[in-house]
Amino acid sequence: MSNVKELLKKKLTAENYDRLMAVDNAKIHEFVADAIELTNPEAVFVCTDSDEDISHVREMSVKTGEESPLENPGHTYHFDGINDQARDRNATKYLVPKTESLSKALNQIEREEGLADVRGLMKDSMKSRTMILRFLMLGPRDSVFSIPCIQATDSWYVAHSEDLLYRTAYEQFCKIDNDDNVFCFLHSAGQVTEDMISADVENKRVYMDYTIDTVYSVNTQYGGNTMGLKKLALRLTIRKADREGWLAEHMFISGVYGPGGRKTYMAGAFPSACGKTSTAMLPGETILGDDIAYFRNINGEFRAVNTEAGIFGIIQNVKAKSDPAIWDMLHSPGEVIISNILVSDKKPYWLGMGEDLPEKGANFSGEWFKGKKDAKGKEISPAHKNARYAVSLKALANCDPDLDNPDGVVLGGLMYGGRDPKASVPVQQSFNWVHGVVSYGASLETETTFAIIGEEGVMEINLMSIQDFLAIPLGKYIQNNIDFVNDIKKPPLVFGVNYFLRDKEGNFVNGVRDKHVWIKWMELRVHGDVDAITCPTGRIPCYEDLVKLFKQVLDKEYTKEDYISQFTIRVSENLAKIGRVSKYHKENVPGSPQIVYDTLEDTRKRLNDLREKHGDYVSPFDLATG
Ligand code: GTP
Ligand code: SPV
Ligand code: MN
Repeated sequence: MSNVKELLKKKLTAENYDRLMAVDNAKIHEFVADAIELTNPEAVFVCTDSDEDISHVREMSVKTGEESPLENPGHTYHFDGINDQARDRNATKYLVPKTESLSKALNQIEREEGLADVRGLMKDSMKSRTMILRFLMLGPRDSVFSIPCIQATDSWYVAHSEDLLYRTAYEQFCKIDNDDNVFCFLHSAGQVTEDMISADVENKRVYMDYTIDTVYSVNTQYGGNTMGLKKLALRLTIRKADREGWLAEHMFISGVYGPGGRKTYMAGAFPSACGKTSTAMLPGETILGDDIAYFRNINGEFRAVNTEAGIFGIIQNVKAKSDPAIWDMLHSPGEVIISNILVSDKKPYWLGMGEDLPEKGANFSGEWFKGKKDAKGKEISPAHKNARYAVSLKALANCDPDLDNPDGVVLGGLMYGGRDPKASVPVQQSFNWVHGVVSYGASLETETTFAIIGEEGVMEINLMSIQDFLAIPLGKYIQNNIDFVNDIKKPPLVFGVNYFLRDKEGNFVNGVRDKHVWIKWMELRVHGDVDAITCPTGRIPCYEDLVKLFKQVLDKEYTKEDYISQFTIRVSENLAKIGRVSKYHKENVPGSPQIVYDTLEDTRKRLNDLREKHGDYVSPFDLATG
């Protein structure tokens, strides 16, 4: 575009133009000019970090009807449309140039064709609306981890949510120069209904142009499809991290207290709706992040930061007893946006809150009453399973003080976990880094959840819980993880967890609070304070240590029967899983490192040896301590 500045001058008021010009970066100017030309907004609002501008975004969210106030001061609610309340794999694609190809497991479209499609849908999409421009930072500001991002959106709700979830950075942008590469996100809700809900969700698109680090999102409002800095940026970041030799992960980070008040940072990768926020919010520990983490080797240390600065968390099943910190936040004054719940008398209601829901109210379908059916005759749920709340971490009493530390924190351990009803024990430690990355990460098999549109409860392989966001060859990603600790003096220990193991009758063998015991056990293992029992798939806790921890952490008696039901090694289920995992790698992960197959093979041998000695189900009491 030749006359970028002229176009901007014509379309922006003098004040907004000056604000944009204070950011001296040609890519940004071109991105904004192109976005304006394409979407044709009535006005453009350049949002700085000032309290006044941020309040304006908040007020407009309510004024336009995208959000409405709840009784609790500062709380608002927002509705997304039917079929637009979770991430949508089918609508989400990489734009791949003709000369390139991505792993076939990744959803993709030829770049030119995809651009024509999505840009066609965005043509004039902001007519009679305002384009809001936000300048934000991924990772702490003024840090080696920082990635500057610009968001253009016509949704005040999206702009407001990003204020709670990300670090504002207009000031940092004013110091930027032409060499800095910025991630650019363009979102339009598209046509909206009277209730300000995206109307054309059938034509929803989330298209990633990784060749210029730009993402388009249209005809959708759900946060996970629209907030550029969330999963849209993660896809670009994984490519950047690959080029630069660091890691971007779908992980929480938490500070876990050990004996004598010491604090050990632990991270964990779980697929969507499988336990990150619930683990990061354990009472008495600190939360540094709940969804996305960046890892770098800094002077031989494994250092981690939270990409984000807030939580976009699942509200379903949040109860006073099992999630006290979230429950308290949802019942105290403060800035919180809650989406896709049921509202009655200005109070929010959600599934699994431990109270009866009212028989009528307002929800994403409009006025709702018990028994209301949709067009297909299916009963409409009072609230969506994937209803979420957005809140800033700083508003929480348990927010870790190192959230904004530009050097991050040193990790003591990390874990991988998914919804595995059959095979994996609730917690185990790997024999070493590679064994953990391969056996718990690259072998992660899990049931699909409500956080993604489609059928729930279908078993699938989800590499390191991040497969939805991988934009590099899957084998390369595994190799990068394996190699990452090569020059790290003390790599974190690697654990595998499974909160969703079931018994023969189909009941979960653990309670939701048991994870607190597992994480305390991991903390002790990081410091070599307790022994463990070696089994074919890893090292499991000794009974006596769990008795002590259950008493200390949950004030519960832990019986031998519990231990046996949870930690019995299910040999044939584990063998079957190894078979599925290696088949998956052979078929879908060309270039999966040989060490993956070798590690799986070693485990298979150990499982077969154990079966010969003790049979198919081996009690942990029958395994030797070592
Ligand atoms: P995303 O935000 O989608 O990335 O998910 P997440 O990994 O942060 O998941 P979250 O911790 O919010 O948990 C998702 C769901 O799992 C919630 O509905 C929880 O109630 C449920 N859940 C969490 N922990 C347990 C557990 O230990 N046992 C069982 N049965 N359910 C659990
Ligand atoms: C997830 O689905 O993993 C989430 C929610 O954390 S979002 O990506 O925002 O949809
Ligand atoms: Mn997530």
